Order: sequence, then C-alpha cells, then structure tokens
Amino acid sequence: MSELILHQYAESLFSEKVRLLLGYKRASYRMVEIPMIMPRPYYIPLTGGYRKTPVLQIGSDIYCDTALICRVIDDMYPENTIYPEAQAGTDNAVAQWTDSFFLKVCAGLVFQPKAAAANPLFQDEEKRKAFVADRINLTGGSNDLQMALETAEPYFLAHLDRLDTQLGGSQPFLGGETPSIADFSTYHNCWFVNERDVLRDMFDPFRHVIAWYDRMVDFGHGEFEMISGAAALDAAIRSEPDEVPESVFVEDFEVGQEVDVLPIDYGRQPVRGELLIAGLDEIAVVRNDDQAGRMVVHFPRMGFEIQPVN
Ligand SMILES: N[C@@H](CCC(=O)N[C@@H](CS)C(=O)NCC(=O)O)C(=O)O
Repeated sequence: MSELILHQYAESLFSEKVRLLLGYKRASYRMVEIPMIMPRPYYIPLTGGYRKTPVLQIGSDIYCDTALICRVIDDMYPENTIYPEAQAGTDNAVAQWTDSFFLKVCAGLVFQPKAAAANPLFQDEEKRKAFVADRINLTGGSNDLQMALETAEPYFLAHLDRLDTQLGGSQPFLGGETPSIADFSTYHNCWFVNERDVLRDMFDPFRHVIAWYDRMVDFGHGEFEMISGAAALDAAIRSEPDEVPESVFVEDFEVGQEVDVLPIDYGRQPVRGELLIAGLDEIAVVRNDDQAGRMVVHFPRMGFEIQPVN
C-alpha cells in the first residue's frame, strides 16, 4: 500500500475523477470517507480551512483541488501519462472548461426537480435542509454555480453530440489511443448525470459516448483500503512534510511571508500560512496546526489566488 491517502465521499463527482485515475494507474492507496457536509473534524486540521472535496494526503503534505491531485498522481505513476506534451495547452483548457462551465450544465440537470425528488439524500427533510444550508455556507449564497434547466439541457445535448462525433472516429479516447486529463474531466461530469436513474436515458442517442464511458468505467478504482479520519490525522502527526528543493516565485512575494490562499470561484475559505512556493503551476504554504503539527498545503496555480496578510 503506497502512502497516498484520498479523502473523499462516495457521491462526490470530483472524487470520482481521482478514484478513476487511481484505477487507471493501477495504484494502491488508502481512502477516508469524509462527511458530506461540515463539520469535518479530521479534515480541516489537515487542510487548514480548505473544505472542498477531495484532497490527497501524502504524510504531512496535503494536495488540494483535482487539477493538482491528478498531476501529483500522474507524476508518481508516469507510465501512460494523461498529460501528453503534444496536447499540453489544449488538454488543460478542455479540463478547465469542463470542470467549470460543463459542471454547471450537469449540475443544472442533476438538481432539477425530477432528479432531486429521486435523490436518496433529499428523501429525509432534515438531511435535505442540512445539506442546503451547508452548500449556502460554502458558496456564500452566490448563484454562480446555478444554471436553469431550460438552458442546461440543450447545452448538455449539444456537447454530448460533439463528443459522440469525435469518439465515432478511430480513436478510443478524447486524448487519442490513451486517455488524457480531458477524458477524466469529461468522465466525472458525465458520471454525475449518469448516476441518476431518471437521467440516464439522456445518453441513449450517443452510442459512441456510451462505449467510451464503459471503457472509462472499466479502469475501476484501483486497490484501496478504507481507513478512518483519525488514522489519517495520525499519519500526518507522525510524519514531516517533504523537502521542497527550490522555492519559485513569479510574483512579488517573499519566502516565509504570511498569506491567505483561496479559490477564485466558490468555497473561498482561505488557508493561512507561510508562503513556500508561488510558481507557475503550484502554490504552497507551511502551517503549524494544533492537532496535525507542521503541514504543507499545496494548490494548483490556476484557480487560486494569494492574498498577503497585513
Ligand atoms: N475545483 C475543485 C472542485 C471540487 C468541488 O467542488 N468538489 C465538491 C464535491 S464534488 C465540493 O467540494 N463540494 C462541497 C464539499 O464537499 O464541501 C476540484 O477540482 O477539486
């Protein structure tokens, strides 16, 4: 079993992207089932405030956001990379668009009344209220993530139609002979919709997409062992963060400066720490947590911002 620990919950679509990548890489890892809503008493001491799902833990290093988590996994298992250099710019752009705009389209479908009515989470009124209150807290009440069903439905069908055309050619994956990050980002958004029995027939006209989806599902989730949040916290307490060979700065910040790092979209709960890396690909801060000890929290550059603390 490698030292990788994935903190996730079963229903989380972004977690599904990472679970499937770990399957594709035939990785062995440990997994924690975190609560679907706050509080997360074993999670926040590791992240220092970042609350989105999933995060990847390697000892005392915490990797936030699937844009970075997938790169870290690909670096550990470089065979059949999902980041081929010949597609570096376009694959990244497709993944970003898919995980932001297309995500809104899929969410518009999944939260429509007929799908919400069939969702086990919403059967219990108390649980439904707690979930809604938690997500209002996450987004600060913003409507940015919402798209009306009348808008979302034709957008979804139009995009699937184009994907179907592309996948109807000679290549089994969007990335070519092997899947790229574009496949994994597209997959987990489709999974979000496909998991709902009442929405599954939306895929029926797109037989090449269905065949591709089945090929992706076949990668599975790899070999994993479930552990408790307490055991994961203990693993952090018993280790030290990895050495950072060289700190890179692309802005006017200094090593050791106290900063807040936060997503630019939703879930803007900041992580405060001493700046360690502010490069083109990654931001990282060091923090000393009362429970977890010395931790390094890593973020992808794109999608996050650094704010100096006065
Ligand atoms: N850009 C983030 C998005 C992650 C995200 O929005 N995850 C959802 C779950 S699928 C989430 O955090 N929901 C609220 C929560 O779990 O607290 C990523 O790629 O990891």
